[in-house]
Amino acid sequence: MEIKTVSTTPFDDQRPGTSGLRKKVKVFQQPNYLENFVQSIFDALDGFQGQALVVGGDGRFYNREAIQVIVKMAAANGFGKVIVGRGALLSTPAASCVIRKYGTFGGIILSASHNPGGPDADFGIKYNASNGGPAAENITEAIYSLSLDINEYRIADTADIDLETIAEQKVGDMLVEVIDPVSDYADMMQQLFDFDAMRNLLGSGSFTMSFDAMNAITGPYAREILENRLGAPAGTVLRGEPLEDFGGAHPDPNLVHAKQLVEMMTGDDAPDFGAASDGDGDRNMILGRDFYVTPSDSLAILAANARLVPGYEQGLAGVARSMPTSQAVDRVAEALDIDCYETPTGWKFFGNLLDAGKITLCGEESFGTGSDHVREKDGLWAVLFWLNVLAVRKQAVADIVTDHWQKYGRDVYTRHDYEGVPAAGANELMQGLRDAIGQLKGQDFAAYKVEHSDDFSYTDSVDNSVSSNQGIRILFTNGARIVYRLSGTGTEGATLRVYIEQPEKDPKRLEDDPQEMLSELINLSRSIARIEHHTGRIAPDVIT
Ligand code: VG1
Ligand code: CO
Repeated sequence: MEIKTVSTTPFDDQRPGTSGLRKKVKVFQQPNYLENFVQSIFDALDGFQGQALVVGGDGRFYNREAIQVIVKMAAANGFGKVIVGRGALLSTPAASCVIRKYGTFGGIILSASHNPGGPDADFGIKYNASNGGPAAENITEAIYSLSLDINEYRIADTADIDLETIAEQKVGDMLVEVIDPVSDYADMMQQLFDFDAMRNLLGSGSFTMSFDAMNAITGPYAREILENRLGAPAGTVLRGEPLEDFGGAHPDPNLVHAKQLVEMMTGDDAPDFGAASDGDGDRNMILGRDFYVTPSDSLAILAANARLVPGYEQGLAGVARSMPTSQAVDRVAEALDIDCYETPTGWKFFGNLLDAGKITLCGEESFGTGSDHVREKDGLWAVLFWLNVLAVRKQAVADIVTDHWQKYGRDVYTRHDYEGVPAAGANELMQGLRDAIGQLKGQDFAAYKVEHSDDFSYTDSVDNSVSSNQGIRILFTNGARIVYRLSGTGTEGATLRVYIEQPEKDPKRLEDDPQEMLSELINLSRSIARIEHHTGRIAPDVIT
């Protein structure tokens, strides 16, 4: 094998965000752009000579080309083996599962997750460590600083590998193993959940479900698990073929982008249970008939019902949520007398807590839920968890959620996204808030009195690392909160996320619409941050 050392010059924009490096495909297609970043990843790591690397992606446009480059660069840099999913595919949670199962050195996952795909849309790349989880901040920062100094990369001058056949191949001395992307993951799900009970539910004739794979990676996983292993009728999985451009759709499982499913779930003939997953398979949306479960509630409900599921029947070591996620799970943790951790946004912050055995379940308001079974959030896992709970409790989704609210109270919650606003205005808005933190305390806004305000800073209880500037919090004396942060996954302008929450115990109000119940706080969120002044927007683009 001939190894080429190619001279290159740095790009100044390769700093990973909330979840890896995400850019337009056109940016990644620039000569050396991908190669620079991959070499910077390898340069940031030690001790991988002769070791194995997992590679795979969500099947979006440019996935295959990128995999071929990474395989050749892994060979040239001295990896002993690459494990790749057939068709270059691996969902994000499946990649995490494969890294852990085969004890590899780490993995590279190609995805821009819930962002659209296609030649004019988005692509992404991230490195996961041997625990199967996204690299911690010290690694992503090391990758970034190496990318600013890079002057050459190494790549094997060989033919492309065959990605379609499950077999072993060689690239020089390096072994390439093409594996079935689905089976290891499906086997793991079978161990965690009561497949017999779930099969009975799906075959009972009185229960139906629909799963929307959104033309993205979870199609093959959902077909294998739901239709083949659990016996759900063919057609349970909608939009089950992963397409390079997701059929032009936006593979984000929320009320706006999974509209088709949301419409199907209304009315007397609707299925009992509906779910969707995102581009790379790590997000989930849970629906009942005429009923939407907020991700924050979903986490709390899974925690409260964990003992009903075989994989969690021993109970939970602890739970964690990202800071902007509602406090619903905190109440469950209190009732269970277990610890509850509050981390910054992004799955990488759960890794240490999971590795240390401090938590079993964790989640984010952004449709992310997961557990210690892997080190990524896991869309299909959450759907199966719900299905297992439904099989045991034999109640409707809506009844399970309202029972939960009756017992724990409800954290009425909404997130408002102002997408693609000019970065300068968004930064000024955040700076304005940061400057106001000191004066906000004690101020009254109609019925709301500010108890505390800060720019969230997190100290990891395992390695004591500190992550600051993780979002502006305004906490009110009645338990309500408004949180502001800028997205770290977008590829155009800035996206302002505003998270609004208020605890509600009045049983008469438990089922009311959150937008109405929170209207006063929503108005406050706009006036305090002067959203219109800084962004020109009077209303959000996406409400979840
Ligand atoms: C968003 C979500 C965050 C999630 C991240 C990656 O980040 O808010 O909770 O971890 O996406 O999810 P941001 O910085 O845009 O708010 V995924 O499914 O894109 O890997
Ligand atoms: Co995702």
